[in-house]
Amino acid sequence: MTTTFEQIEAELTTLSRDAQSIVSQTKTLDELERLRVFYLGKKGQLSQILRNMGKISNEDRPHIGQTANDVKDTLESLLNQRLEHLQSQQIESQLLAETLDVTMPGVSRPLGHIHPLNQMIDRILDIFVGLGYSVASGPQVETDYYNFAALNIPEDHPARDMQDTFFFSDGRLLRTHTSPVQIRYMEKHQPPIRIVAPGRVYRRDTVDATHSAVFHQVEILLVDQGVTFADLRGTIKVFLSEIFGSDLPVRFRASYFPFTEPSAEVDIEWKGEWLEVLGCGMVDPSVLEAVGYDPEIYTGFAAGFGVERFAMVLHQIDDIRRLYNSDLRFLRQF
Ligand code: 2NM
Repeated sequence: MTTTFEQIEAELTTLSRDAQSIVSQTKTLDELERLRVFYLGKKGQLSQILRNMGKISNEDRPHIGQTANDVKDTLESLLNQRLEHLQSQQIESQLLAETLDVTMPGVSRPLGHIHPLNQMIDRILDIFVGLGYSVASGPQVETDYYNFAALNIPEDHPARDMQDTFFFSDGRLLRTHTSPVQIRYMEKHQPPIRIVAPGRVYRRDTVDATHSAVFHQVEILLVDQGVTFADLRGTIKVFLSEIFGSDLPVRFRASYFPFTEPSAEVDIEWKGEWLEVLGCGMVDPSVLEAVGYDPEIYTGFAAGFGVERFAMVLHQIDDIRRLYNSDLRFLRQF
């Protein structure tokens, strides 16, 4: 069978017409790409038809060529138009799917915060740092010397009893106060010194609403020439006013500690009653001597208090154990 000029022309026209409707019905970009290959690819429909060009007479060939080019242009613009259409349709539906509903309730991300005990410690440290004190720390496992002997605590003092202190089998112990931090600091520094020592301390107490075997203390120590009890009194009054409120009634009662002379316990007037909040005193000369300070030249004052006690008074916490139970319903209040 011979191929004629009319046959090729007809095939090209049919191809062009069929393509119009088929391309316009494509739904996806993949489908469209397959059609592009089907019509215009190397082995596509157009190439197939033009394979028979060789059988066409020389005089008809330019005409067929012209028609073929027209059909090719038509197909290309058809495919490109559809391509643009499908692409914008895809963007449209993507935008629709990604629409944010700003009226939806938010997803809350729980944020941690500082434990009330540490908030209390931070407040206390801020006050003393503001008064020119440096923050000092030291080991929680201590020797008899730093926890007792250097602090003028005698061999037969009840604090040294197995009943009151946690001892290790090698004679070391868990510090019962942060005073050993002050001894260590004095050994390494010459007066004038001003330090505040916060930290964890341990006592063999029976645990109840007001006692814990592990609790936190802050102690302050100031040593210089000419330091008097009046300096101690003024410092304590400023500190307690900062914590509990200005013009707070404060009372100093004579007391006894092995490491201070004279010693006092301090009460504040709180909800109509006197409430004991700290112990303090002038550092005993024997303590200054133990660290190599000359008590004829230097005097100093010290004070110590429990952080849990402060937090419980300020926040009206009825049971010390609430501060250690990690119950978020409790902790979230602070
Ligand atoms: C208190 C009461 C009174 C105190 C003494 C010292 C040191 F190391 F300087 F001797 N540090 N802390 C002291 C004095 C602690 O707590 C109720």
